[in-house]
Parts: sequence; structure tokens; C-alpha cells
Amino acid sequence: MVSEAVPLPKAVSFAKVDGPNGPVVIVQLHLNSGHLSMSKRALITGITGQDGSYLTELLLQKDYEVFGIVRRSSSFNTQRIDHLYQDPHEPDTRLRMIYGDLNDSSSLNTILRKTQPDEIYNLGAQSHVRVSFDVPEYTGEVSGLGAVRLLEAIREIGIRPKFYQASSSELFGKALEVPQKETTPFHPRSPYACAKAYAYHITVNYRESYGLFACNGILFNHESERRGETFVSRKITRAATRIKLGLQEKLYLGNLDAQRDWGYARDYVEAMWMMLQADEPDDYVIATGETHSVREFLDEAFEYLNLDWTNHVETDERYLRPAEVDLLLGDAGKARRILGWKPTVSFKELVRIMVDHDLKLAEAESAAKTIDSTVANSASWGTI
Ligand code: NDP
Ligand code: GDR
Repeated sequence: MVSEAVPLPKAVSFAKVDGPNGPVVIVQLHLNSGHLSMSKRALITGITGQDGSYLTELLLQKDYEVFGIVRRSSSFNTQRIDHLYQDPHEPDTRLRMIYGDLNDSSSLNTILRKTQPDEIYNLGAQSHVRVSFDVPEYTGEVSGLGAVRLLEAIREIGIRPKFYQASSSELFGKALEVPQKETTPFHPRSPYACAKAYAYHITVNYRESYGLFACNGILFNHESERRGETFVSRKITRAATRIKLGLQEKLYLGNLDAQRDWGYARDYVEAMWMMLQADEPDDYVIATGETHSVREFLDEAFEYLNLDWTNHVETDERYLRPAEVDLLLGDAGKARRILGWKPTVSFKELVRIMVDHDLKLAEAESAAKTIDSTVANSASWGTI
């Protein structure tokens, strides 16, 4: 999946910069491939994650050439994008993977210089809030400083891509108003949220300091059938479907009273793209405007399967956080007015999409009768 050699770019790019006598348009021609392509080039960090995979699908549909940064792992970490694989030896390949790491400035500099993207989506992060309490410094490096490493590379190289920063509703933390909108003050409650607060502010700073087209998407929780299995939504839908088929008895969870504004990830990556197509760079809240507790998520998932979750769910304090975010509810009015964005999938539909998907996984597992005990026990590993 990962191509070792990064091809030089092949397109025309335009950039508007402030010159001494007013705005100047820079046109870059990349002729090295022997032909001109008018499609845009996007670079995605975190391409192997939930959002990265949906964003890649969206951009390929829109005829972009997509470059994805993949970090080296001893096991495969490209499952979410394997269906998009294109042979890098083919001349018209539109998706290429490049090894790099948000902790490694030199790799980011090289990748930006060679790919010369029109748009950069910085989705890479240590994105698990509970885990960030265990690895706070590492989380700060990747989820916080990773953004400035990219922004500095842009500035040093002198390219003018549009820049999207994956900011989070976790910034609101111990929320100072309900619902939360772009003007709501931040009160981060975890090392993850503190790292994201740095990334948010440095993105605004590069917009204000250097006129970069840089946007923060302040996205509320969004889930899908590709959600990581240690986030509460997927942990519930995986367990409920396995319980339904007798593959598992119990589900251990932490705080059942937490309330979240849960949307569908496909809707949310559309908003990322829309932000970079707007006339002016800005920051936007993306949310459904509805909040539900973990208990309500359990109700929806288990009732859909004709199960009673109270017979199966137990609480385990290892899943509690040193500081919790009790209630998140977003007001995405600005995104609706300016970008024309609105969510298309309701809470009930979201839960059902995830349960339907995970039921098929459980059925396949059951049919194969290869119940791997490492899978069965994965939900109770460590402290996540
Ligand atoms: P995931 O955890 O699914 O994906 C994170 C991605 O970051 C993975 O591709 C991961 O690679 C990559 N990554 C991790 N560490 C590094 C590193 N050191 N260098 C390069 N890449 C790295 O997250 P989501 O897709 O759910 O979220 C995308 C972004 O949006 C994240 O920044 C997240 O914090 C943010 N966000 C998410 C929300 C949500 O509800 N999903 C809401 C608000 C913000 P690998 O596959 O190898 O682990
Ligand atoms: P969150 O998502 O912390 O909001 O961060 P997560 O699904 O991990 O937790 C949501 C709420 O559920 C409670 N909870 C549990 N959570 C997990 N993971 N496991 C459990 O067993 C469990 N039991 C109860 C949590 O305490 C919490 O209140 C996600 C991530 O995608 C971030 O990267 C992103 O920025 C935010 O959403 C918006």
C-alpha cells in the first residue's frame, strides 16, 4: 500500500499572496510528469483513521490527487483505506501513501516540498481522550505540536496550500455555555484537549500572521462503522452484536451519564472540504444540535437487537477519566449559514448503521466458529 518513492507533482497551482504593491497571484506549473493535470492535490495526515478514510473517498470522487501520510507500524494499519488501493506503478494513480510522522519535522518538510499540495488536511492525532492521560507528553507532541510542524514547513518552503486543522469539541470541556458555538470560551479537561487547544490557536495565529488560508473545524463526536473499537459508540455496537450471537456475555464501561452530540462521520468530512472551498478562511463548529447520554446509546443499540443492556453492562472504574467532560451540545448555525452544511443522519439512524454493520461482523465470526479469545477480550484491555 505504501509507495517508497514520492513522485514529483504534476499540476498547475495558484496562490494569492500579499506583495508590496497589493495582492499577487502566483501560478506554479509542474511539468515534470510530461503532462499537465488540472485536478487539485490534497495531502492528508491521519489518512488511515476513521475520518481520513472517508475524506479520501470524498476527494477521489471529486477528482483530487490524494497523498496520504502513513506512519510505520509493525502490523498493518491501512485496513480502512485498503479498498481504495491503487497500484503506484500505474501512471494515473490518484492515491499515494508516503511514510512520515507528525513527530518528525524532516519527513513533513520533504513530503510538502515534493507533493506541493493545494490543500492539507491535518487529521493525524493521538485521538483517544482517556489514553491521553496515560501518554500526555506524546499526545502533546502529535496532536499539538504536529500542527505547528506542518505550518512551519508550509512557511519555510513558501507554498500556499489551504490548511484544515482537526479541532475538537473537547476544547469546550467543562462547558461554559450550552449549546457551544465558535465564540464559547475553551476549558480543556484532558491532555488531549490541551494539545488540541494549542493546535487550534497556532492555526489561527498562522492565518493572522502570514495570511494563510487556515481553518479550524471544531467537530463534535462523529462515529461510523469505521470508528475505532475503543471509543464508546463502537465499543457498544461491537459488544451488543457479539452478545446477541452468544459470542460475549458482558460489556464493561465507565461513565454512563456523559452526554455527547453524536453525528455521522461521512457528513463531517464533507464539512472539512466545504471549509476549504469557502471565500474566506474561518473556524466552524460542526455538530448535530442534539445530545444523548451513553445510557441512551445503550438503549438504542440493545433495543434494536431486542436485548436489555442492564443484563449485560457493568461499570469498571478503569474506564473513568481523571477529569470528565459531562455535556457537549453543538450549535452549527454558522456552518449552515455560510457553508450550507447540515447533518443528514439522525442519532437513531447512526446507531442502526453501526449495529447493522457490526452484526454482520459478528455473524461472520460466529459462522467461521473461530472465536479468537484475543478479539473477545479486546474491549477490556488496559485502561481504554
Ligand atoms: P483516528 O484515531 O481514527 O485516526 C487518527 C489518525 O492519526 C490515524 O490515521 C493515525 O495513524 C494517525 N496518527 C496517529 N499518530 C500519528 C503520528 N505520530 N503521525 C502521523 N499520523 C498519526 O481519529 P479520527 O479519524 O476519529 O479523527 C481524525 C481527527 O479529528 C483527529 O485529529 C481527532 O483528534 C479529530 N477529531 C475527531 C473527532 C471524532 O469524533 N472522530 C471529533 C473531533 C476531532 P494509525 O492508523 O497508524 O494509528
Ligand atoms: P470522547 O469519545 O472522549 O468524547 O472523544 P469516547 O467515545 O472515548 O467517550 C465518550 C464518552 O463516553 C464515556 N465512556 C466511555 N468512553 C470510552 N472510550 N470507553 C468506555 O468504556 C466508556 N464508558 C463511558 C467517556 O467517559 C466519554 O464521556 C472523542 C474522540 O474522537 C476525540 O478525538 C474527539 O476529539 C472527541 O470525541 C470529540
